[in-house]
Amino acid sequence: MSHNHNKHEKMMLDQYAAVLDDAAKDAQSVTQLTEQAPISLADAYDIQKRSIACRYHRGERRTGFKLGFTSKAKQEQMGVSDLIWGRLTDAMIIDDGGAIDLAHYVHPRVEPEIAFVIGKPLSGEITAEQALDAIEAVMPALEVIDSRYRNFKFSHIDVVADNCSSTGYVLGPRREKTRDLSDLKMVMTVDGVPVAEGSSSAILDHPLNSVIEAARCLAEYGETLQPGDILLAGAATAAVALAPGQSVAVEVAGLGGCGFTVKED
Ligand code: OOG
Ligand code: MG
Repeated sequence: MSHNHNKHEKMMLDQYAAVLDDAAKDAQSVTQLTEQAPISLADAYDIQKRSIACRYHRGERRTGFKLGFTSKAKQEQMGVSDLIWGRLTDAMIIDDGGAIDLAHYVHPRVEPEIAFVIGKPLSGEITAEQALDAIEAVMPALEVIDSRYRNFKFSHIDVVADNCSSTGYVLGPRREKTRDLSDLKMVMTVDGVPVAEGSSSAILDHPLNSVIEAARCLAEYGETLQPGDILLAGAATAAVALAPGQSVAVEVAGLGGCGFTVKED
């Protein structure tokens, strides 16, 4: 996919990865990379991989993957219409019912999602039957995203390098995969008041398509969905900015819900 980088190019990719990793660690925003240098999409995925290597070096563990821009609502909100994928680690796990501290984020937002637990290796072109067969469980989920770029503005290439704004995720109860996922009502509330409503069909027409797309997209970069991996299928609605003291929850019809609180200042 990407051409062979020379030593200087590898150094630059490592440097960009470190800039984005530091920005996430220090909760400080940075300028978009493409405003500083020409970067290809393959470079952006390379930078993403290198930035995750920084996290692994600190002892974080792989927990799975996420897809982004799987819904029209998200594409329109961010002005990016290409599918993107990012990597999840255990440091991003927010316990269901837990609390987060805004001091650790730049300008976080939350969005309602559906998550899968993968039970069998998946990579490349797969059918819906293979996807369904490989899923171990399905869960209601919330994703906390936080762009490391100023004003939460980015191009397709920049957001990929920034691990697709991945920051945190909450998982609800595990359900059997056999449940029909085609048109489940999804409601996200803040302090009990609905702030975003959608349907699971907003996610690539059917959340199962996210498993198919993830297998295909990951394979382009030599990655495989592995048993035990979590896959966040992508938000069904636009994301909503977080503020101190809030209590956030999602309810997915037939699947149940999950939530978290934001600490006071
Ligand atoms: C990029 C991440 C998009 C989704 O579910 O569509 C995403 C962003 O909006 O910052 O996670
Ligand atoms: Mg998301």
